[in-house]
Amino acid sequence: MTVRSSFVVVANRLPVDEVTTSQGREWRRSPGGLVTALHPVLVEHRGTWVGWAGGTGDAPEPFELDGIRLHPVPLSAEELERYYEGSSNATIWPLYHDAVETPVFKRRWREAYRMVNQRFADAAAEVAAEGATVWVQDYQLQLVPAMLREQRPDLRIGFFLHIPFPPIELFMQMPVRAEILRGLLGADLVGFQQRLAAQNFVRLARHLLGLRYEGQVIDVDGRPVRAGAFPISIDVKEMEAMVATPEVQARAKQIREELGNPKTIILGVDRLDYTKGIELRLKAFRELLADRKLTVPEAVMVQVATPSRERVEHYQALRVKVEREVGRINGEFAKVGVPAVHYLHQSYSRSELAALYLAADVMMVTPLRDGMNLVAKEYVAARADTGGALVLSEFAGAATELRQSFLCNPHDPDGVKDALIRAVHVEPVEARRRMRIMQRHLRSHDVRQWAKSFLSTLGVPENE
Ligand code: GDG
Repeated sequence: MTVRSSFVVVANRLPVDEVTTSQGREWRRSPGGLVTALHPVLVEHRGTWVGWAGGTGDAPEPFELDGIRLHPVPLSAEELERYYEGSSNATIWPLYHDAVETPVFKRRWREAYRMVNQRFADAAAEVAAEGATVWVQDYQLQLVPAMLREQRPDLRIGFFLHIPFPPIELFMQMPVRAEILRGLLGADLVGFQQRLAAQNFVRLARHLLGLRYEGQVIDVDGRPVRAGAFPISIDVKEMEAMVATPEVQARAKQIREELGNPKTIILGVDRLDYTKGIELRLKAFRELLADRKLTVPEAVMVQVATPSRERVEHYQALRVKVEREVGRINGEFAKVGVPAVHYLHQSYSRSELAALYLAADVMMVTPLRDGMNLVAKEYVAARADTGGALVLSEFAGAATELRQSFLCNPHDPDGVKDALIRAVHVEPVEARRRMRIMQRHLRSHDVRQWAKSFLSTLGVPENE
């Protein structure tokens, strides 16, 4: 018999990975901000997380891990290709990120998106207790709120979009635009990373469906739907604790040595994604080397580009471009045994990333468009020693909060170069002042506070 919960999270992915140990296969909690933020709430409410467990074909039976119930939703190989790689990551992802790559629209992908969204909604309807709160996450599941409300009008439904929400002109390209919008309007509260995104949404509701709104509350046939900005954050305490361990401190020193003790280590950490501006950052570095404003081995760059969505064409093309640029820079500026760019197309542990943050003098976060960008926040939180400098794109959601970073317009190569040089040469006193202000902000705006703020706006009492 299905156990029903008063609090349900619905996300494309379950927060677990299946790993092989000496005892056989077992599930482990995967690291990530969302799990950290929601874990306490889920434990307190004996909550259930509905999501895809990875793999195709039959899904595992529901199970429990670390006090959370996990309810796997199956995906076939064809659905994975059409719903996830197609609709989600080749249509919606580029369109919502200012169409920095051309969105691909295909009818059969849309049909799969609909079907899979219905399956997630059905699963949520099955596990939610009478009057429960259901919190749906992100762009892969935009139809779920309305599908869920249709079956279960008793539920309180929240939706949070982790990526940007585009202006009307762009959204209107979507062939199933009204269906997506109605899907989202099934929620009681629709949360975005930025105020501007929430505004885009309420304006769109009027433009496309002729709905009235007052402030950020839309009137959907007499039912109020609230939109709002809830900038996501990280587990600041966890990052501070990690960088304080002797292991991470020692590893950071070792990384510096392995890089040949350069004066300046410039770091980038991203999923290998065309929204992240990896190429333009490499180009800025190359031009500064050519101008002799930076030289090897005094300055070296480390670029971690975690493999991502490797079967989607845009991503394959990006990999070729990035690797060509890395080859070009190293060809022109490396010395024997001293690459100018250390390019790492690999995944690392959280502690290795923390050590890299600690070792880096300048962190470059230069997305063309990004909902928030947690790497920027992680770097700031990691620098409890108040060393280091952050170069940050104005087009990352994080730029609204991290005002003391070296802000730049990623579309302006000279601006990026200028920000990088200023960050490289910043006086230590000034660098510390900037870091301290940003750290103070993050300590009072961490991921727990984010979850609390969303849920209290949704009307979930704290000790429910
Ligand atoms: C979406 C939105 C929004 C990266 N490489 C490794 C690794 N990471 C971790 C980072 C960071 C996370 O992945 C990436 O988060 P971002 O925020 O930078 O980017 P997206 O994946 O695009 O996330 C974004 C976010 O949702 C949350 O709402 O901020 O705007 O696009 O935590 O540290 N982690 C490990 N190994 C790696 O190699 N363990």
